[in-house]
Amino acid sequence: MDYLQYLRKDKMPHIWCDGCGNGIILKAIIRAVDKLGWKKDDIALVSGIGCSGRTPGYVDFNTLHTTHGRALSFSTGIKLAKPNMHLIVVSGDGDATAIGGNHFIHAARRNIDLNLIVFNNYIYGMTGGQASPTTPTGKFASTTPYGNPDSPFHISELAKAAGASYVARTTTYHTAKMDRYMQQAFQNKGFSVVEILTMCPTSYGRANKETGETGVEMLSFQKENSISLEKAKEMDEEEIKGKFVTGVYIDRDKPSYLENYQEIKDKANN
Ligand SMILES: Cc1ncc(C[n+]2csc(CCOP(=O)(O)OP(=O)(O)O)c2C)c(N)n1
Ligand code: SF4
Repeated sequence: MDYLQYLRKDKMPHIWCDGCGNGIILKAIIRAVDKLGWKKDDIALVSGIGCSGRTPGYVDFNTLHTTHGRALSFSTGIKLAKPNMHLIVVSGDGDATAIGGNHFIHAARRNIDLNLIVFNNYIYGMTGGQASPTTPTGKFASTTPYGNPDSPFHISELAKAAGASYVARTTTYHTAKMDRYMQQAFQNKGFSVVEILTMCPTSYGRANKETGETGVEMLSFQKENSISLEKAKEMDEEEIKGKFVTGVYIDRDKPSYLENYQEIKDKANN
């Protein structure tokens, strides 16, 4: 397929470092859009701030680069004003679950019809590698020079518990799964989350060399340290420690915010 038809060539070169996983995710978004036959003008791609937040600048959809952590709020407004628009929201782990954490749980609770792709690189990439809510315990960041004392969020479990109707988790190594999950998410009515473990060699890899220092080494680490949900069910807690558990966490039918909103509006007007 022709990726270039979806890209803003005048915005190249992009700002992402060598070995960054963001381009892998961007290409998967384009493949999913192409596969579903969505028209560029019917899509809004919205981001907050961060390296991942630069994604909308590079694609030829309707795009919005908003304030840090607020991409879901802007997207909610667009979806209510233009219910037929396909909303894709991209967010870093910090953007989605630190400054934007409250918006994240409430978008899930409402089951609002948005598709959130979380670029989880375990760190604040853009601002120099501070620890984020997903930095694993003991790992190094510029704000945790002796190791992170905090417990990380499990983004997919959080989305599921808060009420999202579709949640899946994979890595930038597993591109076939990434394609499948994005297509499923984009077709789901309600709030869909695809959490993708991605590489930030510049900030995370450099500080945590045992997980790979270059993009390629980090991809190998993802391959060696990911297990499926099915496999995880056969393992005990100790064996699962340090593994990234991938798969579809939830795929359920429940009324979306727009359906509830329409029903109440119709009742009020009768
Ligand atoms: C209100 C506000 N606070 C802080 C910042 C500084 N800031 C910009 S990006 C960022 C973190 C980005 O990390 P993440 O969301 O994980 O995205 P990544 O860069 O890793 O893709 C921060 C703290 C900001 N731009 N606005
Ligand atoms: S700092 Fe990290 S997340 Fe940001 S572009 Fe570089 S490798 Fe990617």
